[in-house]
Amino acid sequence: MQTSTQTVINTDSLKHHSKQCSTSADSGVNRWRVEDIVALYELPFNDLMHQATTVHRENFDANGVQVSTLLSIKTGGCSEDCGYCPQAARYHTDVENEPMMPIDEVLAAAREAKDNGASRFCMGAAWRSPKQRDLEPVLKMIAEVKAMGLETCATLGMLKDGQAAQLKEAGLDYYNHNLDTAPEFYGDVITTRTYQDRLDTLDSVREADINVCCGGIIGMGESRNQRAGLIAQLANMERPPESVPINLLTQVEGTPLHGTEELDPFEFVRTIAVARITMPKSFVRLSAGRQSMHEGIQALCFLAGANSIFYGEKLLTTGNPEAETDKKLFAKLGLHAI
Ligand code: SAM
Ligand code: DTB
Ligand code: SF4
Repeated sequence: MQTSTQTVINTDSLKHHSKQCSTSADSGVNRWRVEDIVALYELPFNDLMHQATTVHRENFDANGVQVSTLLSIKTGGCSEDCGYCPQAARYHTDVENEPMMPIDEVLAAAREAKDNGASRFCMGAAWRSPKQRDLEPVLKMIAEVKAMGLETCATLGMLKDGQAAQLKEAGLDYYNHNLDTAPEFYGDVITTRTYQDRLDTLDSVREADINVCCGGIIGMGESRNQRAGLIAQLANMERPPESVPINLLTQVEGTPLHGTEELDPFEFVRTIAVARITMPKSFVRLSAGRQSMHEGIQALCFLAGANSIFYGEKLLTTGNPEAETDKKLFAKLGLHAI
């Protein structure tokens, strides 16, 4: 049997691959080859956790967790075909198409989130991309939420020329736009917009000097290689995202991905650990999927380097743990909100 020291990979030697290394990242510096990330996944669990927790402690307060609250400001009726999403108009789910929420309701939700201890408020809209007339009220929401002393985040779909600059001007701190999966698996999940469309939006967010929140979903039937492929895309960006949401697919009846084989929970923890090791300075968010996740697995995710969560009983359309349940979990684990 191999001893653990034989199987531990020195990540310092992996981190500095030259530009000749083959990766699928379009732009960026090719710090990580997909096969090196797969090698991390393949480590004995304890060795992987040791590396991840070491990297985490070198870069962050190991017991601090950033707390964001999400609100769907425009729900349902979306023209896109994302195979996981209950808000796509073409799938028959329980989600109804609703008009944009009035600003006073959004601000009341933001105030409540702040009173409950959230430091960031993230507004989501079920759009392919915002129309200019739709963007105007969102700019107002961002300015008012920012004025409350909360960090602001928005996820509105693809951005066109000039829109990122308007969001920045309104006071937007973060823009969430996920790559969702590896380029090789992407076409199995979404056909109405390309991977390059997503990279282009991320570029305009960076150009406007807004922090990037970008991650993906696992448990959609992708292979471990493809999970590593997603992580490589993120870690090899010229500047890796400041915030990396790792979502576990929330299976919703009526969506094409409903009925996908459930992911082994340890594979989810491994993904968090690998994200932490490859993106040492990013906040890694334990995102969708917590409601069905045993608290022991969540604790392993925090140990593996997850240091951000969505807080509050709803994500966009699906459930999230009750605020009280999370408060108790933080107390049990000695975690504090940052
Ligand atoms: N419509 C915009 C867009 O897609 O860019 C913004 C909102 S969209 C719902 C934001 C992200 O939520 C998606 O990119 C996806 O990563 C995540 N998401 C959506 N449905 C999900 C589900 N059922 N399980 C896990 N994550 C999901
Ligand atoms: C992200 O990566 N996860 C959040 C947020 N960014 C917008 C969304 C999760 C959505 C889960 C399904 C739903 O509630 O509709
Ligand atoms: Fe629309 Fe976003 Fe859902 Fe895709 S993920 S169907 S773009 S709301």
